[in-house]
Amino acid sequence: MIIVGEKLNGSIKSVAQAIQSRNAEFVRDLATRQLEKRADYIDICSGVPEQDAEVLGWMIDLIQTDHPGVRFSIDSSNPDTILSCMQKCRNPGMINSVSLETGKIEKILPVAAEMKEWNIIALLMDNNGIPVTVEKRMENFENLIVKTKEFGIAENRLFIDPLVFSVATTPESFLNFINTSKQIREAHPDIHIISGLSNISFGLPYRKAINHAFLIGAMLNGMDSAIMDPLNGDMLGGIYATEALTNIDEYCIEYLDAYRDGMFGI
Ligand code: THG
Repeated sequence: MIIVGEKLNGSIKSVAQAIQSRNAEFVRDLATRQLEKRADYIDICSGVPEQDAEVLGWMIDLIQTDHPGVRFSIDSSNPDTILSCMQKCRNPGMINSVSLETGKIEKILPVAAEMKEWNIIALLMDNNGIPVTVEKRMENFENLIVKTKEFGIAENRLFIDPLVFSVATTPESFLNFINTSKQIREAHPDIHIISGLSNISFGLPYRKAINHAFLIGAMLNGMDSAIMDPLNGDMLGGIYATEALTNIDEYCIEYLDAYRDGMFGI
C-alpha cells in the first residue's frame, strides 16, 4: 500500500489553530511522526482558501528542511495553488487533485505532462458533483483517461479516487466503490486506486469500525493506496495484516518488521 498521511489538514481543529498561529513546531512534529510511521507522502491541506498557497508554501519549507527526501501530496481545490506548490517542492509528489470540474485539467495537465515524476490523484467527479452510480463514475473515468492520454501521461502515474459517500446515507456506497475499482483495475492494471478512509463512516457512531472494514474490503478489491492517519496503529496494522493474508507480504516479513519497529504503537 502507498500511504498518504492525512494529519496536516486544516479541517482538523488543532491543525487549524497551529496554522492560524503559524506554530512551526506543531507542523514539523506532525510531519515527522507520520514519516516515522512510513507514510510515503505527506498530505498538506490548509483549509483556508484565501491563504492556501501561502500556508502550504510555509509548510513545505518547514518540512523539507527537516526531511530533505519528503514527498508531499498537495491537497487544494485551487489549481493555481497546486502549481505554485509544485515549484517549491524539492522532490516530486502527488497532485491532489484533478477532476472534470471546469478549470482543473486545463491548468494542471499541461504542467504534469512536463513534470513527469509527479503522480496525479484524479477524482471521478465533474461539475455535477460526485456521482452515485458505478456507470456515471465509469463515464467520468473514461472522460478523464481521454484527457490524460492526450497529454501523454503514463497510466502508472494516475491514482483514481472513485470517492465515497457515507454508508449511513448511501447504502450502496461501498459496493459502488469496489465495483468501480474492479472495473478500472481489470481494464488498466497499471492505474492505482486511492481513497480517503473516513468519508464512508460520516454521521455514524464508532466510526473506526466502519473505516477499518472499508479499508480491508477495498484493499481486497484493488485499492492500493490510502489517504489515512498513519498514527492510528489499528489502521496501519490492518494494512500490514491484509498484505500478509493476500501474500503480497510473503512470509509476513513486512508485518513482522513493522511490529518490531513499533509501527502498531505497541
Ligand atoms: N480524497 C482525496 N483527498 C482528500 C480526501 C479524499 N483529502 C481530504 C480528506 N479526504 C482526507 N483527509 C482527512 C484528514 C483528516 C481527517 C479525515 C480525512 C480526520 N482526522 C481525524 C484526526 O486526525 O483528528 C481522525 C483520524 C483517525 O483517527 O482516523 O478526521 O477522500 N483525494
